[in-house]
Amino acid sequence: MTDASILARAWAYEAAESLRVTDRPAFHLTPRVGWMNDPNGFSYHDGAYHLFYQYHPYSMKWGPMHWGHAVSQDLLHWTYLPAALAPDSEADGGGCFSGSALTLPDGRHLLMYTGIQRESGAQQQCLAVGDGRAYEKYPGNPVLTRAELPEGFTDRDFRDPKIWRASDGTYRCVTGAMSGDGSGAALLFASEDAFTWRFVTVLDRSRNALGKMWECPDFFLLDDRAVLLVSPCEMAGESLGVLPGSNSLALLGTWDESTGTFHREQVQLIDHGLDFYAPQTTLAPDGRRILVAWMQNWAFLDGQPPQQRWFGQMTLPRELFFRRGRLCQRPIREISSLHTNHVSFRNQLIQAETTLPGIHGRKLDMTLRVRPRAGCAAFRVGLNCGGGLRATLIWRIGESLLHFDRSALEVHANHLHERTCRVFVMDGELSLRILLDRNSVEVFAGEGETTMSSVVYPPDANEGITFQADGGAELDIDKYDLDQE
Ligand code: DQQ
Repeated sequence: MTDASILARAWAYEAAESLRVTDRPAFHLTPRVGWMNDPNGFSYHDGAYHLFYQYHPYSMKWGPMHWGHAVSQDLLHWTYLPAALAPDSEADGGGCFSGSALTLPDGRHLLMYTGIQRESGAQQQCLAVGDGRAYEKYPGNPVLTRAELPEGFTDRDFRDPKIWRASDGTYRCVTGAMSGDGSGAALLFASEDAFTWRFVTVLDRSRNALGKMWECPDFFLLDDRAVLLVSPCEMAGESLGVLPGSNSLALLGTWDESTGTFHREQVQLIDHGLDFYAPQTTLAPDGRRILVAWMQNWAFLDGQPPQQRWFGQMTLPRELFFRRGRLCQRPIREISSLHTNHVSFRNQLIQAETTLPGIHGRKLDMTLRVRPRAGCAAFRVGLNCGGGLRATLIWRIGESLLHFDRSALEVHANHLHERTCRVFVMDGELSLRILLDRNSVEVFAGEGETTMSSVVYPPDANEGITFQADGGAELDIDKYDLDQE
């Protein structure tokens, strides 16, 4: 039994209240109104990309989880649809947590998500079926409960199913889970019809080396390599350049579909910025593997202007590819359809801090190719500059390190505001692609071997961009404004 009034209330609320949201980024998905966290159900269905999200329309804070819903043709222009799921049934009355989607052979859109049982708090996997707009909970929910968990695992931490179709047409899903050693694991389940599920194997586990609970797993093949994405909680920090707390990792290895064996060979931090969590991927009709993540960090939830009526945004969707053994990311190529006002410089000598004509703004796509002169110690880019505030990107040349620092913006003092990562320099030149969209800075360094994604909340008037090279550098720039119309 579902209580239809709960979803109806969300529909009425979001339709009315979203009219009052006026201050969104131009091309990053934000909640229709209220709170957003993880991307869910990212899929291409019936001629459109669907992106659902963890959603609490009624406040700027996490609350009883609904699924918000938006559709797009190009992953840049999003149309909101009514909330897809509300915590309105026995299996999910405590919340509809994260999950995924695919298209069934009969054309229906299937959502697989975690239902929180209200009384017990048990986490169990549930289904809903719909037409891409309205969804009905499957009467057989829950379809995966603790009865299917291997020994030592608990249904207090058993969530975030990512479903896919195996090469023989049957179905698989991977969920996050907590094993007997008190740390995370990714569990593999199988189904003939996507409705009846059985446990297959533990795909991989933390063994207390890669954080505690593993949230929001995803699993796919790219260029014949197996990629398991996980978002571990409570990581210790330090190694791999991870943040103390929540991180997102790519576990790279080999996969034997016949036995369900994943063999991990390599671990890579997916993004080195301050705000990136719970990434989920989908396959585009043209074969691209596209990733989108929640551009926030559970540790830094305050800091936005108090009048803002949305909280949380997605990263720009990114194309994944391998280069020199690393999982790399580039902005989706559709972004070029928004390019206007091209401004370019070639071999521009940069020394003391300077601005350049035509290079400013808060919604732009800018590629810098920096060639430091001998003895140049650091190259700096000031972003969101104005009124004494700025974010700074610094390439420390001798150490091949890239450093992002938003501490000189008007932000909360108790947050971490700096991250550093290694960059790969080719023939003495570093390429930095920087995307700004009002409240975010996304940096793609080199060929996309490292990315840094962070949110920023300076005043809207802060459009200044400055350049400085301690010791001198030649700079090529291609800058485009990003226009939504
Ligand atoms: N957020 C969801 C959970 C998931 C966590 C709840 C990760 O399903 O594990 O909103 O941010």
